[in-house]
Amino acid sequence: MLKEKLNLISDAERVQKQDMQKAASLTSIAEPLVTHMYTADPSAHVFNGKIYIYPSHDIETDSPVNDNGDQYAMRDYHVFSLDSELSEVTDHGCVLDVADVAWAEKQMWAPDAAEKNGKYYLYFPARDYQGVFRLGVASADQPCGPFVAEQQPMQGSFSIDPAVFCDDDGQHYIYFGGIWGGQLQRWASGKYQDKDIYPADDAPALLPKVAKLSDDMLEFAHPAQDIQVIDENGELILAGDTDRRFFEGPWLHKYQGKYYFSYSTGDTHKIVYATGDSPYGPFTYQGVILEPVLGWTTHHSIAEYQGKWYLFYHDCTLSGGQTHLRSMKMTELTYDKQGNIKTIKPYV
Ligand code: FUB
Repeated sequence: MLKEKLNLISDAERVQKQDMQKAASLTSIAEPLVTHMYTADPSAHVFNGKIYIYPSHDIETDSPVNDNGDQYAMRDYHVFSLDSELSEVTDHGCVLDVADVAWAEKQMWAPDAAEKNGKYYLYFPARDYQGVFRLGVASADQPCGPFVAEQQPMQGSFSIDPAVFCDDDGQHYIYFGGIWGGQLQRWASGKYQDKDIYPADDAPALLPKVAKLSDDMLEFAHPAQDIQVIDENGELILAGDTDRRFFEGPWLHKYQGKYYFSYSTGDTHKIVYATGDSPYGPFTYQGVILEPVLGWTTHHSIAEYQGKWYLFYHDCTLSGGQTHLRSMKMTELTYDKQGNIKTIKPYV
């Protein structure tokens, strides 16, 4: 208590303490998709008529629970598939290990995958041997891997949470970025600086990034660009507007011809969305997709399967509120007649 008053504990530790007390009393709207291991940050896609999920693989660790995210010490990726919404989930096993990525030292955080011409690509963030987050890519002949990583990170890549969107014309775009432990604030000048530089509360928030992918899917086709997230008056969302500003976990999907850019608000623990007319934005803030889950982080993806839309997300109910031991879940996502996403409450 004294430690809390003196601000000696991190926000992540504070939330974990509260959540471990709350965990047993919550009734979830969805159960963990798997219980034999901890999984987080689920990126879902439909390939060859099946749902494939590419999550992080959470593990026990001695690393401290802090706001830098040291407790997220993941070392490998598994791929999962479902034949239908209600079917058993298949674990295809380990498809890529940090030991097999020449440039990466640790922290294999939230990945995503894409398909082009029958080849599959896994995009992932990891810290290099200088402690800087970069994005890597690995390829495979099957959606369930195993994936073989490129020797170097993607040129010009930085920060975390890659998400790949394929537009109707077959062009792929990669979205990424995350503040705090995700280091986006260290790139404010365009170059990496070994200190955190945040905008003032009344200045525009740090912006997520987007780039087209090259034809071979292995590099950015152009330097990453800012994605503008604006309010109803066309003004950039401010850094102090923590209920709406971008924190991490970007995702893009298209519904009825509109682009939906969604993301986590981090320390206010929401998944929110904004819409626009181009994959580059600007995107106008619209509202909340998912209210806070048990755990500090919230991270999602959205996919359409057989005419229904689904939200893939995670929480910490299975681990009793341990913030770095999360479980992926799935629930239906619906729109109203105007195309607004109806807010999901994760507990009844
Ligand atoms: O899983 C590690 C990190 O936690 C992810 O990269 C973030 O999006 C958050 O979920």
